Amino acid sequence: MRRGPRLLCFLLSAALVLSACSKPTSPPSFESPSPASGTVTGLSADAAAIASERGLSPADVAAALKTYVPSGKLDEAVMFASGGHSGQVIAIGIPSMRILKNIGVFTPESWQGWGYSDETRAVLEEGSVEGQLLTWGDTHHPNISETNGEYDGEYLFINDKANARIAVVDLKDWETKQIVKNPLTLSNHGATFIDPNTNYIFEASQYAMPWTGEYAWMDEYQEKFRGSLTAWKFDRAKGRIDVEQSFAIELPPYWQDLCDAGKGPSDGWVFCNSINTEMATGKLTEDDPYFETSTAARDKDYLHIVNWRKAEEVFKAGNFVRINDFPVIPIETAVKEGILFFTPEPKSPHGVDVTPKGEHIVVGGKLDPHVSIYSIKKIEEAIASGNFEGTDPYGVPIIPFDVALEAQIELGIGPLHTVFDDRGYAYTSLFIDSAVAKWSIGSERPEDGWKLIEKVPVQYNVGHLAALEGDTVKPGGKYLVALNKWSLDRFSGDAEKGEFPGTGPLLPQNLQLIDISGDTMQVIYDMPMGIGEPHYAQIIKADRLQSWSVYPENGWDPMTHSVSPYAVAAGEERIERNGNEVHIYMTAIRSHFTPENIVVKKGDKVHWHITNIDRAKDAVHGFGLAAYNVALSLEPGEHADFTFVADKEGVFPFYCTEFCSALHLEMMGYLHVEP
Ligand code: RUQ
Ligand code: CUA
Repeated sequence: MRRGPRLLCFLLSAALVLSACSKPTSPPSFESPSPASGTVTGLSADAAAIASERGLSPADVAAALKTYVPSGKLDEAVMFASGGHSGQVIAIGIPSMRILKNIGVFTPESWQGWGYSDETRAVLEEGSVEGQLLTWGDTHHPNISETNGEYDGEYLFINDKANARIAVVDLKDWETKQIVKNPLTLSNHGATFIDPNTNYIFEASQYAMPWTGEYAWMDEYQEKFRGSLTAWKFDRAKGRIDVEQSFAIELPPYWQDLCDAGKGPSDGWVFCNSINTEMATGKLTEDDPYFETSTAARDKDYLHIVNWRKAEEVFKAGNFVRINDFPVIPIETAVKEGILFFTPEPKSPHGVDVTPKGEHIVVGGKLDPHVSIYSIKKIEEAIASGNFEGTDPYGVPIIPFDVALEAQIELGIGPLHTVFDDRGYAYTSLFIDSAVAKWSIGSERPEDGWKLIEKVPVQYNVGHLAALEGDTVKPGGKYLVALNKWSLDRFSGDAEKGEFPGTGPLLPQNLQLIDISGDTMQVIYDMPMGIGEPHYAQIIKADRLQSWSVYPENGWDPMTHSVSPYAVAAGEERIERNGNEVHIYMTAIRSHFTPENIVVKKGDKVHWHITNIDRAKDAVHGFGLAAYNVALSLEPGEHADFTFVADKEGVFPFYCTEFCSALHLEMMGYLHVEP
């Protein structure tokens, strides 16, 4: 407490001079209370001394004040970021940029026992490909469930690009509940994107291929390779994707890239862009160019405009074929029924993002310095009046570019992804420029029109951006995070000068927090991300989340959200044998397991059931069993099961892996496997 008044004084006095902090001058001076610009005046002597000693400029001090969340205070928002090829989801507090949790999704995660219990293993197994259990994924685009276009904080969806899978995470307990494998394809990217009421989770395939399980050589590319857009029906009451109510639309073998679902006037549509409308087949002979070149030969690719409401009707009417036992609306049907349209989009598009009001669709092209902004009104008018400039080779009608286009703004090199704030501004990442461009949405800021407002450099090769609720109908403004790909000169120094040389050849990504509340954007924090590559992220206001801190009842099975039939109550611990099947019913409570000594025979099939009967908020126990590769997390009230054949004889210690009490080390026992 003795430091309290001093800190308060520092904060208050620094806050008073924030306006003087916007333009750092070097070297900064904190010593003399001079009115010169760039000087932090009015700081307490202590605070000024600290800033001066640490070489902090006035801008640094302002940035620190904006991001610092004191110990014991809570963040105002949470960012759910994909973990890239770590296969996980990372939750990060905003504005502190503190990592809160790394949620196990496609990759086993031993702290959470993810993939080690029967229940969680079954979820990973749902995501198997032809019987092969996969132990990693490549997560790209998290999407929080929405109600009327706003995050409702109930569920989080995320894709696995590497294997075309979708996962459902329940935000009540921040655990993955379901993984579905796309039966048609092995690669996705335009996923997961949901409509404003989370009816469907959309998944566009990325690399066209013959339907899973079929073989074709590249000379049959145009005939046999295909793309697809899958609409996974979400059953909110069950908290699961309802595979039976889901369907796909066949697409030409372009490489569909990102997607976004419409909202407001564009609700009912999904927009996906594409690359490789050249239908290049790669380097087959010495003379062929690489994909890198051949997929960028044409000036324009196609923005896919898909009427999912119409597609849903067609699916419900039974107007589809079954491929790999999954309902697919053929391209022909999609064209005939008015489900699928194209409009050209500039060279190598990447991001496609619908504006908060839903009137416009923003496309960034990697090889074009503009963002192209399309109007849903113009698109619908063109469709209604049949204003097409012909079709693609698969018969899909093409709306002329200048007919669908509302505006184009030159932003810089490599525009990728766009998010929005609450003042009618859009923010687009510029990958090659390593900058973020802020521009005005002409229809919302007629005083500015469609124009570039300013740019801020980031460090660097920025991919996605995430803004506070910045892809919803009501963006929150205030915070923007640049999810940069590399951090070449951020977390490493010059070894020759005796500085920290860095983290080895694999560099962490660099996430930068940007204050967008003022007239100019300011980078205020750098955060190394050392556990994966966050592609996309969403930032939700913390008060929208309604997570549990303790499971509702003892013996809770998080997968069914009900009490497990194997739940064990205090006093009911036992070991039951039936032939060579042994059931162990165990409880965990601070600081012991019951029973502690367990005897089975070599070759027995062991079904082990453990309930954590503690109800206190922090009374988490873990369970680790040597040699049998078992790791469980038993959160307050949680029940878990695991099954194995005791094929190794000997004595195997098991213990609680969470430091749950002063006598936590004693929370252990022995499994005896008799010869
Ligand atoms: S990606 S950096 Cu969304 Cu997978 Cu663009
Ligand atoms: Cu329970 Cu440590």
